[in-house]
Order: sequence, then C-alpha cells, then structure tokens
Amino acid sequence: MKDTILIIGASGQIGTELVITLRKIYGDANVIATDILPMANEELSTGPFEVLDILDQKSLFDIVKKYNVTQVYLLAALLSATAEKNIELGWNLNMRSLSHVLDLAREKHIKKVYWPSSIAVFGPSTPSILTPQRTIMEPNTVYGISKLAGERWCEYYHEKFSVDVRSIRYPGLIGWKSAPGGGTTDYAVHIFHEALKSGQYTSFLSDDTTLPMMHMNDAIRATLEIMEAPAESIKIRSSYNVAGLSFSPKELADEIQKHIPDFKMSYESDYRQAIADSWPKSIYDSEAKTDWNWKSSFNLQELTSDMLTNIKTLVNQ
Ligand code: NAD
Ligand code: AKB
Repeated sequence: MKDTILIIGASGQIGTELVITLRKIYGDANVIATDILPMANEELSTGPFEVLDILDQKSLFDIVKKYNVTQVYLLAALLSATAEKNIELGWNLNMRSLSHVLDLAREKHIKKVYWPSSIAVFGPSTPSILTPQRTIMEPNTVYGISKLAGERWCEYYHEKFSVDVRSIRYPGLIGWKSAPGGGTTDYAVHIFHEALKSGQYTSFLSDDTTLPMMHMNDAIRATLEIMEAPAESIKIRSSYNVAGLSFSPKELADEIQKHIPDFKMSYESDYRQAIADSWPKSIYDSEAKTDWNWKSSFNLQELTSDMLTNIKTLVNQ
C-alpha cells in the first residue's frame, strides 16, 4: 500500500519546505497539509490542505480516517522564545499534540511518526562543546523541558507499544523559503533579509553567542533519511543529535560583509540571550552518522552565499 502522509503544523518554517519535498516524492494528493491557521502560502495549494487544531483529538482522528493516513509528521509546537512568554500553552501544545499522535500509532491507526526534538533539551549543566548524544540534560526553558519529556515519551511508546517513532534534535534551522516562528535562533534568518533590505541588523544575541545551526536543505534531507531508514537501524528512539555548523552573530555578520561590504551589525541582547546561553555551542553526532549515515553538507561560506542569492531572487520576483 502506498503511504499517505499527514503534516501537522504545515504552514510553519519546516512544514512549508517538508510539504513541498514530500509531495515531490509521494505525489501531491498523498501529502495532506494541515495547520491551525488557514492556508497562507500558495506553495501548499498543490495538494490537500485542512485546518486542524492538533489539540482537537477527534478532528485529528477524522482526518486520519478520511485520507487513510499511514504516516504523521508532527511539527506544531511553540518554539523557545514564544513558549517562555506563554508557558501554559507551550507545555500544553507541545505535550498534548505528541500524546494525540502517539496514541494513534499505539492504536494502530497509523504506522509511522516523525516528531522533532531540539538542542533545547540540553541545559546550562550540559557540556557545551561537542555535546554528546547521552549526557547531563537539565533544560531550564519550558520549551526544552517539553522536548525532553517528549523524547522520553517517544522512547516509552516505542518500547512498550512498538510505536515506530523517529526523531532528530534539530539545531537552529536557516532557510530562505519560509519565516522562522518564534525561536532563539531566528536572528540567523532575519539577518539575511535585513542585510539585503536595509543594510543593517540589530542582533538580540551578543556578538560571541555561538550556537549549533543547520541549513534547511540539510534538515529536510536528514528528516527524510531517518524516516526512510530501515526500522532496525534506528537504534535511538528518543531523538538523535545531528550537527550542521556552529557560528556566532559576529562570525555570521563578518561573512555577510564579504558580500555586502557596507552591512552594519549592532547588538542588543534581550531575554533570548539567557536561553541561548543555556544551550550547547556545538554538537557531536556520531550515532546518527553510524546508524543512518547522516552527513551535513553546508559550511558558513556556502550557507551565507546560498541564503543571500536565494533571498535576492525571491524579492526581485
Ligand atoms: P513554526 O513555529 O514555524 O511552525 C509551527 C506551526 O504549527 C505553525 O504554522 C503554527 O500555525 C502551527 N500550530 C500552532 N499551534 C497549532 C495547533 N494547535 N494545531 C495545529 N497547528 C498549530 O515551527 P517550525 O520552526 O516549523 O518547527 C517545527 C518543529 O520543529 C517544532 O516541533 C519545533 O520545536 C522543531 N524545531 C524547529 C527548529 C527550528 O529552528 N525551526 C529547531 C529545532 C526544533
Ligand atoms: C528555537 O530557537 O527555539 C529553535 C530550536 C533550536 O529549537 N530554533
């Protein structure tokens, strides 16, 4: 039987790109895009789109049955910065959405689940350089706590109920097709748009705040690779570390200045600084490399050049 895929949170930064990529592989009609918001991006109109609040379990069930869904990619969440501003919704949405989807798999209505975790599962007591897969995990943000609890929930459902759930701890994701949705790493997307529009940017993180990041193309490829790997090669059912590259706002600004010599960067840290300071600077990902052949492909020069070229083309269209 051919798979039918349901994407929840399809209008977001990752969802938009994942829908486009999955429709190329599985066919437009077999990838159902859903979001709590009505369709805002025309690129999602190539196939089915439904408004779905993931907290409404009955509507989720109805859509799964209507389309004979076999795989769910759950992307709806409140990200780190937004969740700190609304901790009840952050916890409720991030945890209940996962329970609703895992329960569908436990009851055998769907076969496979993808749910992303984050580097936010780590905290201030975690070794911050080349953070290993297994280490101290004491996150101090509601987002990080929800992701860590979600990871334990995924592993539990796999071990107790044989649910085929797969997950990656994404770093900050940088893509040109869609806007980021309220994270601490969002500066690394906004900076490109502002550099081209106004020639200046004020970073809400300090110049030397190094964080793990990844080009969106690599993140989408990693997602497809882990989902397509044979079940027996997925040995970690909580979530896998994956590394892309690491840089600070100053290093990114310096790289942008090679393309836009007059680009001016200034720094005004806000509440997101404390979140960033609690996260690793770099990630060690040998398990993902060994288990499902993960390999990143963008360095800072390539990422900067790709972002500037594509955003320039987009705004000139
Ligand atoms: P986003 O904020 O851009 O998108 C989330 C989408 O979920 C939005 O379109 C929103 O409208 C939708 N949504 C919110 N509440 C909903 C509800 N009740 N029902 C249905 N949809 C709802 O987020 P993103 O960046 O695309 O992230 C997707 C996932 O990846 C999240 O779990 C996030 O934690 C994880 N992640 C993202 C990054 C990153 O850098 N973007 C890094 C690590 C992990
Ligand atoms: C955020 O900043 O909240 C996300 C993440 C790293 O999870 N980009």
